[in-house]
Amino acid sequence: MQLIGSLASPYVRRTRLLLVDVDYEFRDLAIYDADKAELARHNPTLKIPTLVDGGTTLFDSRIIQRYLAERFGHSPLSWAEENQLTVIDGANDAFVALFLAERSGLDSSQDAMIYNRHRERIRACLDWLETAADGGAFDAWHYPTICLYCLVDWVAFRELHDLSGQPALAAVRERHRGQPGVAATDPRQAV
Ligand SMILES: N[C@@H](CCC(=O)N[C@@H](CS)C(=O)NCC(=O)O)C(=O)O
Repeated sequence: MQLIGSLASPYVRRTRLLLVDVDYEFRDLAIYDADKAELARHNPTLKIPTLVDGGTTLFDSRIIQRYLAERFGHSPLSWAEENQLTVIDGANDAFVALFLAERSGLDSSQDAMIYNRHRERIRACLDWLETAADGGAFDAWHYPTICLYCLVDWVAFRELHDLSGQPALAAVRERHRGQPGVAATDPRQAV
């Protein structure tokens, strides 16, 4: 089994944490620079992660999770968990878009519809996740918690958002710092 990704990506990290007890090969690509062509050969969406398992190639972290759950006999996600993932991904995708805008030399803090929309989405998603976290939805270390952890730790690493307004999300990060694989997949190793 080969996982194509990068050390910094929160979407790749969630898959790495899911594979913590599995022997696999990890390919760390510079997706915006030197390894752009190689990424395009593996995944036409030009995104990571991609999982290659024998003759099967899978493109998206959510699909990879479903594939791994089936392969290793884990129970499928509940509808409530699917919604949690959609909200986590809503915030994560918006943060990635703002991050790429900044890396493109654009001012993502300007009053423009596209940036306002991303910021509104981030606010709404983080509020929703804060309420869920406060109610204990992420107390246990399961896949949605893994994805949330990867999101909040990545925004801290990239200094994209200050979690002081979301104490329950900050508490989820504190609570799960010591989980298996978390230290080994720290995105700070990428710099
Ligand atoms: N829905 C995808 C999102 C993956 C994603 O956006 N990954 C980022 C890295 S964190 C990426 O590849 N970005 C490249 C780009 O947007 O050009 C998944 O869950 O795998």
